[in-house]
Amino acid sequence: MLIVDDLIAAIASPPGPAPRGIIRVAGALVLELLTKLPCIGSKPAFDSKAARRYSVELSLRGVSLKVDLYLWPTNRSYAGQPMAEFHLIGSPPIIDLVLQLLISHGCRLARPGEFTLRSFLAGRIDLTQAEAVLGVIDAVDQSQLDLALSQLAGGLSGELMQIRERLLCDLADLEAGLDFVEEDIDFVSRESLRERLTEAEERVTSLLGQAEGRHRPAMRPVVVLAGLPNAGKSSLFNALIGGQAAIVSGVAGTTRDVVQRATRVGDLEIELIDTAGWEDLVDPVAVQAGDQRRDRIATSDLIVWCTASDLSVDIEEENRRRYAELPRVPDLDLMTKADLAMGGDVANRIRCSTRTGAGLDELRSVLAERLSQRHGGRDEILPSTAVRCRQDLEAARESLQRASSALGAGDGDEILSMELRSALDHLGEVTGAVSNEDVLDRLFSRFCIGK
Ligand SMILES: Nc1nc2c(ncn2[C@@H]2O[C@H](COP(=O)(O)OP(=O)(O)OP(=O)(O)O)[C@@H](O)[C@H]2O)c(=O)[nH]1
Ligand SMILES: [Mg+2]
Repeated sequence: MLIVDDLIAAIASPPGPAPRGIIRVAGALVLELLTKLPCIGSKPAFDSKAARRYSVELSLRGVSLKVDLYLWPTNRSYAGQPMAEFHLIGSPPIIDLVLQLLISHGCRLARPGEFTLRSFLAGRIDLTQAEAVLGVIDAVDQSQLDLALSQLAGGLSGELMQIRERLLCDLADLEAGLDFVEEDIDFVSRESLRERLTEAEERVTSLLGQAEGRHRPAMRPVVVLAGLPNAGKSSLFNALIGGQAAIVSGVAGTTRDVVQRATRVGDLEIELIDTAGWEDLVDPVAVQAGDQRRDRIATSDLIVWCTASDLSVDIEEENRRRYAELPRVPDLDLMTKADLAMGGDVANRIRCSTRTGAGLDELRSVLAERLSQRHGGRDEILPSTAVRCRQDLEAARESLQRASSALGAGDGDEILSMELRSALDHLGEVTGAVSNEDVLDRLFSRFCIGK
């Protein structure tokens, strides 16, 4: 059983000496705690209604310590219950002394993530937002921070809430109908139910698509350059990253290992991958390179198949055959070495030359456009949330699909409402509206103490 309003305290500033240290306290009795703390001089009269800052002189073993005290006396705080923060000089031994003082006055040490857990339990944030708090703490670059902040602001929760609310209305209508089954009253027409189920399924599928694209730690879409040996892949790779990371030579089979670099196309940060030319694998090293290449191509977001514009007629067939051997159909057919263009069948193909620079800007914008379409323009789900909720989203989609089939087959409202309930439960698991303690334990144990 979770106790959610006893007094907890923790150091909320990073470990080690710093100009400022912060100790955070939460619990129903924060105000009483503050009035009991030993102070030098008169204690301020704490406002029990509005959040305020106070200057307090704590008495620490008879020595005076000036602290700034921020008090949120009501439930309108981060944790959804009375909270206070002591801002003081960031000396670790002094911070420890203040923490001990608080513990001797009835606080216990907070567990990892307990302030955020309380916020979740108080209904101030949902699970996806709790994960976003972690995402903000762990963000290593601006794009990860932007994503975490957007999820924290409720981007994902809002979408899930809308889908759930509509399904709840449908469920209520269906169940109302069940009570009047004798009278043959329909509270919701089958046609409008069908439309709403399709819409819900589409929205869940779109979330699932975002969640499935979010399993890589880098979170950048991966673009792979593939093609026959000597097609000009490494030259193009270097041109797109603006460097010389890949070796270029006129000898076919120059690239063996997969070479990968982050770069930018349009507004998007991508991971660009150069691969070994597609050919028959004879020696063991080539076989290994081929396996690596196959893996990277299969898990990429976008495959660019490079065909040299001066491709001789005798290897055109080879080009077609290798193209067909790819783990999936390439997303973009590109004619490289456009400066050597021989004409031929290049309709609808993008052409570029690393020698003259022609077509490279067009290629960048086409890549950015295709990736944006695929990713809905921007990331909306943190990888940690995606990993946790993918199964639930899939299960919700399956329930919605079964509900649609049941509707099409003219099955009774009981079956429909059972499937709707199941979809709602699975969506509820994502936000934490339906939650179990295991999930909470796992999630909040990943936090640091004090958050
Ligand atoms: N004329 C011309 N030559 C190019 C162009 N791009 C590459 N080349 C030449 O084509 C040859 C092969 O280029 P690479 O970039 O090494 O080709 P690759 O596809 O990486 O080859 P592998 O690594 O062997 O698969 C080199 O001699 C390049 O200088 C181009 O746009 N125009
Ligand atoms: Mg190469």
